Amino acid sequence: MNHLCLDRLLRRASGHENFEVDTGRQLKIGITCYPSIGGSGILASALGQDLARRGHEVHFISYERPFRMPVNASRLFFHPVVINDYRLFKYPDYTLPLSVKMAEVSRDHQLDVLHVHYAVPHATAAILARSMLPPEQQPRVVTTLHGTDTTLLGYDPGYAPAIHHALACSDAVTTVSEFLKQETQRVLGFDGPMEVIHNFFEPRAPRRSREEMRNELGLDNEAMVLHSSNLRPLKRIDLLLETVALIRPRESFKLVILAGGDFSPFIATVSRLGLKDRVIVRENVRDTEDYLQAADLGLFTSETESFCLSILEGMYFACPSVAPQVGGIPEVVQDKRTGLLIPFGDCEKMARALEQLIQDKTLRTELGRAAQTRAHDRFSASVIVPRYEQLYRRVRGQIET
Ligand code: GMT
Repeated sequence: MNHLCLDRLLRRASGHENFEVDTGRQLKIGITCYPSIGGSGILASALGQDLARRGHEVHFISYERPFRMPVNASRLFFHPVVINDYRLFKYPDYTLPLSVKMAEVSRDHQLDVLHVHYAVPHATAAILARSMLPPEQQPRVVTTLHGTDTTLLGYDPGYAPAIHHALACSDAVTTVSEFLKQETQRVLGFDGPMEVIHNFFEPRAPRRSREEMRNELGLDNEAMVLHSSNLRPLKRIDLLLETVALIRPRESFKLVILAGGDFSPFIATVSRLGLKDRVIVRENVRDTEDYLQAADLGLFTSETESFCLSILEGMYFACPSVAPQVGGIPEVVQDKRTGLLIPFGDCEKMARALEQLIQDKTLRTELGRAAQTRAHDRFSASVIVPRYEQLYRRVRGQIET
């Protein structure tokens, strides 16, 4: 399949892809993401906030206000997509009302760019929105792939051609890791240009001190091992619990799980593994930074991750992670320098790695400091956000390609 779709070819031919060069003007950017707890939504809200701080006008378009989007921030707007429930439809449709809202916001606010996070259905809706508008009102469409939009839905014959089409029709496509770029080429057979722009994290100041947090969690001298995720099956919470059940001595740690989802399906496993006094669960936490600064180690057992934003969050607080060597994780964590990487599914080896870091505080501190430096140097807003700005200006024709 050719990677340039007809709509884009026509706009090229009509000269609408070449706008005058103007590197100074602030941009008007629409952002669509999943608003609930999840890496892609967290990243998109952080990006929007940072762009607004840099003077751009940012319009979020989604069915709910993104979970980390502040109210009353300058130059930051939210446009809800209203979905009516028609008895005629067995399944409510989101894609069409979303595309109509995208077109409306693009027209009313003269958006330069619509930046969609997670291809399904956002990229398809953006392409449709663009084609509803006359050429002079059309925003450029930037699609950022985050993970399962390629690694899961890319295998689904009911989605793959639509994802491929939306990528081909986007004015630019980015992926959050080199791994995801290669997977997108391999799984979807997409041969168009893709730019790797890694994720970033911009921590807010914790509200409570490390001591307050440790008291609240009932921690004495145990190491605090932190896991934060939406608990979906690919996070392999079964392996997470099996791993910590193998840690000796068992009194040396407590596992704190920040659950962006319902933990109740795992309670029986916690009991079966005798972990009731070792596992603390907090659901839908908003003050993540409070927990991050109190943590000693991160633990992840996912079967795939295109990046794993939660590891990066820990790195910012000098908290090194033990994580599986899968997907884009090795682009974030350098084994034995900023954390420890273990072959996927090897719970014994993971438990031994955790024991080593629980006991050897010097090594833990060394890895944590190196992780923090890497987070600042490679994955900070000041490094990553200008890359998006540059991309927006490039697709707008404001700077040379
Ligand atoms: O692709 C997903 O499963 C959804 C997405 C999310 O919203 O949590 O997660 C992906 O995007 C994050 C932000 O870019 C990455 O940190 C995660 O690694 C990635 N998840 C997977 O690849 C499984």
